[in-house]
Amino acid sequence: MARRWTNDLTPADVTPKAMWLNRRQLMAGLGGAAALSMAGGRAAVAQGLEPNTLEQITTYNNFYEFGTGKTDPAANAGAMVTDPWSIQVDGMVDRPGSYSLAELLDGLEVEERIYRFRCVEAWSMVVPWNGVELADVLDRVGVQSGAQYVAFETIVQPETMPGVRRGVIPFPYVEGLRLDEARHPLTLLATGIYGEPMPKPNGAPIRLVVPWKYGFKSIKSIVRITLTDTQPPTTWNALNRREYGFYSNVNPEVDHPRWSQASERRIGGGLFASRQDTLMFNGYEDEVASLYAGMDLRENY
Ligand SMILES: Nc1nc2c(c(=O)[nH]1)N[C@H]1C(S)=C(S)[C@@H](COP(=O)(O)O)O[C@H]1N2
Ligand SMILES: [Mo]
Repeated sequence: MARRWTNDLTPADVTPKAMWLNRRQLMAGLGGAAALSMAGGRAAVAQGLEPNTLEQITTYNNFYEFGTGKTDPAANAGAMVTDPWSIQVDGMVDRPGSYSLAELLDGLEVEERIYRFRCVEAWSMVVPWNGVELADVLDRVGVQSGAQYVAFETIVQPETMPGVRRGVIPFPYVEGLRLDEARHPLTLLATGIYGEPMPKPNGAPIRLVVPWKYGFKSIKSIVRITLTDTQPPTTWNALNRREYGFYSNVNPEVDHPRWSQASERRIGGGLFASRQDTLMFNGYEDEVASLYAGMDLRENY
């Protein structure tokens, strides 16, 4: 039991591209969340990537708007108002405006993607997300030539967010990606977990998921998406640029100034479980390494 999580994740466990394509075709012939999560469950077993339970995924969170403790989001996020929801799309796009979730997502295929999730604090989970490729949403709004980055902003709802009222860090929480990272097929706008709408502690109703980067890049409860030609400010980089870079790709060879990134603690592994080795780009090296060809990953942390 204690060693259960140690060696079960290898680079071969990454959802292979052929499998997403098959999955897309499979999903096209199925309807509804139940079919979705059943298919996801089978695929997870086939890959050897065993997802964490919904209970684990929704009760151990970072969502500082609701407090800095891991159980604060579960305790406090229930009051967040997530319906109706609209997202402001602006900057270098052909069709800027305020989009309802339906307008932004209608007709796009919601896929299930079982991804490793690695926090910069050196804990990890495996999460069966439901979502759309961010690239498809960007195509919908029309990215103008010259745009090089995508910036994201989280909602600020002081009346429901005790962490915002206390000002535990500056809000709104902001994040950003290079446009090629944003357009990568692994990058999701996630709308659910286990076939259910996105739980509030995880960033309802829609959040980013960038599985090869440390978790803080995966910004929650998004209300604004901006296309720009300059690298946007990001919350943790602004708070401490030496400790949290813009790129923040998972890299076992580049330690955080205050701790090693070579290994991680798998949530749900039990108190006495061994740590598992952290994988380059969180196990997605084959898919994403080419994005950083020629870059010094130590310099561009
Ligand atoms: N708006 C917002 N997004 C956020 C955070 C946050 O505090 N606020 N925390 C980040 C961090 S540090 C991590 S590890 C992940 C956690 O996602 P999870 O709670 O779904 O596991 O969310 C990221 N997105
Ligand atoms: Mo994190």
